[in-house]
Amino acid sequence: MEVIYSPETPADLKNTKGLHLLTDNTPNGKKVQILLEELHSVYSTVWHTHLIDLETDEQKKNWFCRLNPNGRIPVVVDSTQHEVYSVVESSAILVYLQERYDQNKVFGFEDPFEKSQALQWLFFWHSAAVVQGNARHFKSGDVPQAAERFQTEMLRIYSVLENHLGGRRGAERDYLAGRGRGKYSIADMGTWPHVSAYRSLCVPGMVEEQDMRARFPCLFAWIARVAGREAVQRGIDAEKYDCDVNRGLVIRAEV
Ligand SMILES: N[C@@H](CCC(=O)N[C@@H](CS)C(=O)NCC(=O)O)C(=O)O
Repeated sequence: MEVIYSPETPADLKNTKGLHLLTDNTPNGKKVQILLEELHSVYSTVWHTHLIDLETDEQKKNWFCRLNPNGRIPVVVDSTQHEVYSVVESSAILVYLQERYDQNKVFGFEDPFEKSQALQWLFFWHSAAVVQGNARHFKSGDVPQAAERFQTEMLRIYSVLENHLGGRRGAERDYLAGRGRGKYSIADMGTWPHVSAYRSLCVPGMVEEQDMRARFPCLFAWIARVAGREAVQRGIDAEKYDCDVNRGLVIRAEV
């Protein structure tokens, strides 16, 4: 989307050419933080991180909604070229950054079938993320029918990933997309921050962590495999990306 800044757009963003990430350390923010950290490891890619304090609804202000009409993080603003361009929706951001900044396709694919497979898993999780949000929201059980519906659907979605990784419908694999055992790609980055937060779904006496581990062994092995990457650990680091911890990077409207 072409961007028109407003008088209240923060100066750090408006006056500095480059690649900008507007984020907070939530699952949707983390997936983009992880890709940027991965790109940095391979290509020394540089960008400016700006933290958005979601508690103060900065993301609903006019200057922010000019970047993302949906009023949510993450947003990437690319002013490396003459035109200032904003990218929204976390999965679309992953595709944009991978296509534009990963020249050697280290985190994507050349082969059209493998590329399509990565997009399929990225889309699969993009819709599943909303279900996980609802499962977490309703887990208190105040609305039992909603709690039951979203928990059941979420566990079904985890089973789809478990069966895919565990080879129930083909061969066993290490990563979501790619031939053979698969290759670590944006499909994994788009999924991992949500699935690794599985504890938020646990309900004592109903969905216990040990039951999930027993039911989804291949998914838990994948969670650990991805977590073992240095760039992933940097990409979720609260010291760097949590707006409550790193107040120095928080931006807000110019007054
Ligand atoms: N579909 C969007 C969802 C983005 C989203 O839900 N962001 C949350 C944080 S994870 C947010 O900004 N919440 C604050 C709000 O809704 O005002 C994406 O994938 O980027």
